Amino acid sequence: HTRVKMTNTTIPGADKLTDNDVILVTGGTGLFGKGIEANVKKYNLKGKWIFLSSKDGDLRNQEQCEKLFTENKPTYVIHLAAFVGGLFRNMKYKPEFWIDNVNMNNNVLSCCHKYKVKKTVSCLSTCVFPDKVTYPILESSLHNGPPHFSNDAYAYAKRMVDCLGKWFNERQRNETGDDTVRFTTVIPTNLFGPHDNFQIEDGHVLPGLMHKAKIALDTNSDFVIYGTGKPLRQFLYSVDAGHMAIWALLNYNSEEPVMISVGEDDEVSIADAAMVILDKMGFKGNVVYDTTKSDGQYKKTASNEKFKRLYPDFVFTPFDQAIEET
Ligand code: GFB
Repeated sequence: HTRVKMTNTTIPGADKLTDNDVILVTGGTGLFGKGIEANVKKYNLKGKWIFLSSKDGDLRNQEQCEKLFTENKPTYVIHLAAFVGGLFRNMKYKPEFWIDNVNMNNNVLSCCHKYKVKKTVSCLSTCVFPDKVTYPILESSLHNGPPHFSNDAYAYAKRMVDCLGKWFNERQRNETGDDTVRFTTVIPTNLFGPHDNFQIEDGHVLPGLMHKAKIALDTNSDFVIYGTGKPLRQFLYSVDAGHMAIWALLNYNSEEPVMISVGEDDEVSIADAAMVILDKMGFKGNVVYDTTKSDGQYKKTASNEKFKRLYPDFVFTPFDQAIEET
C-alpha cells in the first residue's frame, strides 16, 4: 500500500512563536497577505499578527513607515507591500514600479534593521530573473543578466531587496559578530486566489480570465484570451504561498532567496489554464485569441528543488481545486 498524504496538518516551527511575538505583514490585505491570514487561522498560530494595508500608513514615506514600527513593535516582519500588477500594468507604469517599490523597500528594511526585528522575509517574483537564463531557473541566477524588458523596472526594484537585506546582514555581522540571518527573501511564481485583483487591464492573467469569462457568460459573447495562449506559467495558490512564507519565516535561515513554487511539471500554458476556468464556470461559447496583445515572457520555469529538499512533506493544493475556491 502506498500512503498518500492529502493535506498539510501543521506548519513546521510553529512552536517557535509565542504570544509575545508581533508579526507585522506589510501589504497584508492583498492576495498574498490574505493567504497568510488563512494559515494563521487554520493552524491557530500564536503571536499578534498585524496585517497592514495602505490605509494604515504610506510605506513610501519614511516617517509613516517608522511610526508603524514604533507603534507596533514587530518581532517578525513579512514584507509583501509592493506596487504590483500583471504584464500590461508593468509595461505602462515603469517609473512608478521602480520609485514606489524602492522607496517602500528602503523604508521597511531600514526599520527592520534599526528596530532589530528577529527575521524579515521579503517577497520577490520569478519575473525578476534574467530574461536569458538556463532552465529551470535557480535562485542563484537572480543577478546574472538583464530582466525581460516588459517588467524591468519592477525586476530591478525587487532584485535590490535581495541586496539590501544582505548588506544589513553583513553590517550586523561586522558590528556585533552576530551571524544570525535576519533578512531573507522568498521568490513566488504567479500567485492567484481569493482576494486577487480581478480588474482586467491591471491584474494578472487568471483573475482577468475569470472576470472575462463572467462577462462572456452574462452577455453571451466570445471569450477573449490575450496573446497566443502559448506562454507557460507555474501558478501558485495564494493559500499555499501563505503557508510557505510562514515556513520560511520560522525555518529558513539562509540569506539566499528560496523559490516558492509548484514543480516544473506543473507548469501550464495560458490556454490550458483558461480551459480549466471555462470548464469550472460552465462557459461553452466561442474562444478567441487576441494576438495584437503581448505574450510577455514565453516562460520562466523555476526550480522548486531547494524548497522541496527543505520541506519535503509540503502538500500543494491541486490546481483545479484552487481555481474552484478562487
Ligand atoms: O499574469 P500575467 O499578466 O503576467 O500573465 P506575467 C500574462 C500572460 O497571460 C501573457 C496572457 O502571456 C498574456 O498574453 N493573458 C491572456 C492575459 N489573457 C490575459 C488577461 O486577460 N489578462 C492578463 N493579465 N494576461 C508578470 C509580471 O508577468 O508576472 C509581474 O509582469 C508579476 O511583474 C507576475 O511578477 C508574477 O506572468 O506575464
